[in-house]
Amino acid sequence: MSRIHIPKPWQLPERLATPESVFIHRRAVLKRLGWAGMGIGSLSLGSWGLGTRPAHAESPTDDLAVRTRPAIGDQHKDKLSAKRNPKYTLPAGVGLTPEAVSSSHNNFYEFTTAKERVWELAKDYSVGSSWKIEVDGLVAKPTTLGLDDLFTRFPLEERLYRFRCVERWAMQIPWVGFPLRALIDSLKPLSSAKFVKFISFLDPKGLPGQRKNKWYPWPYYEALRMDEARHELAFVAVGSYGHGLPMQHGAPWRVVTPWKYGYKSPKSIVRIEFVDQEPSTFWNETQPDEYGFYSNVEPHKPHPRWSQRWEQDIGTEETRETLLYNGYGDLVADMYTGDEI
Ligand SMILES: Nc1nc2c(c(=O)[nH]1)N[C@H]1C(S)=C(S)[C@@H](COP(=O)(O)O)O[C@H]1N2
Ligand SMILES: [Mo]
Repeated sequence: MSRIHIPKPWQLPERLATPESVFIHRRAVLKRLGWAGMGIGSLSLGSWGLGTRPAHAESPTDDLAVRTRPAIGDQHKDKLSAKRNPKYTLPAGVGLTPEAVSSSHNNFYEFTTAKERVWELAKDYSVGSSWKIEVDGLVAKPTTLGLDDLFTRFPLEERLYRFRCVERWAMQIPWVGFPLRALIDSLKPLSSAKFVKFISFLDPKGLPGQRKNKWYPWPYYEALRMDEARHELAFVAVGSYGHGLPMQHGAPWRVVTPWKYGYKSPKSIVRIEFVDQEPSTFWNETQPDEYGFYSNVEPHKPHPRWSQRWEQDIGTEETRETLLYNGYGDLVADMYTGDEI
């Protein structure tokens, strides 16, 4: 029987991504959580996932509670244990990513490019009630929203979504929030608005990544075409795992578009702008030959420096085939013509 060689992500060249492999990351997480040195640190990959640790494993000695603390504190706590919307669940055999893992493996360049360190650098960043969201551009009436608007104007629900980074790691998260469409419609964009831009916070004093990596076009910004932004899957996340977002996931709110690569899901947004032309984006401006506007998950369209055929689940370490539109094709494929991918 011939064996198909499945290259593991860490065997593939990757220059942009932080070079640590998921493997190293898992060891670091286990170590911090106090589960290292229990005989599960054997070097056989894939055999010691968090799900397979011995039943007698002691509870983490590390402060998972600190790591996952909502950046808005106890505000709106009651609303955040929202009811799960049964329409958005995961396929059989694909489970939620343990919070210990997803809260410790993040891309958030405002803090650092080292995924394992984001939570640590972000944990004391304070999101006070003074957080504002400016709304301008092609809109009936430019306005400013406050933090409370995000938690009180729209009913919150929980959705289980797949999430896929272009660097080929994948996870499954229970987001809490509401459809982006509800927010957009409430802002009354003009019919001339064809795209919506989301601009993240700019705070070089408080954000070490903005101080150190000055060559990036800060602030981070992303955009969606209007029909994408109003698609039922496009989601405003204000929480995860039944509580407010910890800073590393993009508190106090972020956009989540699960059929696109993760960089299309901007975090910690302070401005929404409606425009009539396709805007540039942070990654498109930085590396236009590598990051296009649509950036839908497409296994047969390799990234210039690596294949997209495979992905690795950061929770289970399983390597699996990438799905077109990250598995959401039945819902989103209609929006695109052949060259919009
Ligand atoms: N403001 C901002 N948003 C961002 C990023 C970032 O660096 N800054 N990284 C993006 C990338 S590349 C990914 S994969 C996801 C990661 O989200 P997570 O850390 O919550 O898993 O956030 C996206 N949104
Ligand atoms: Mo990413």
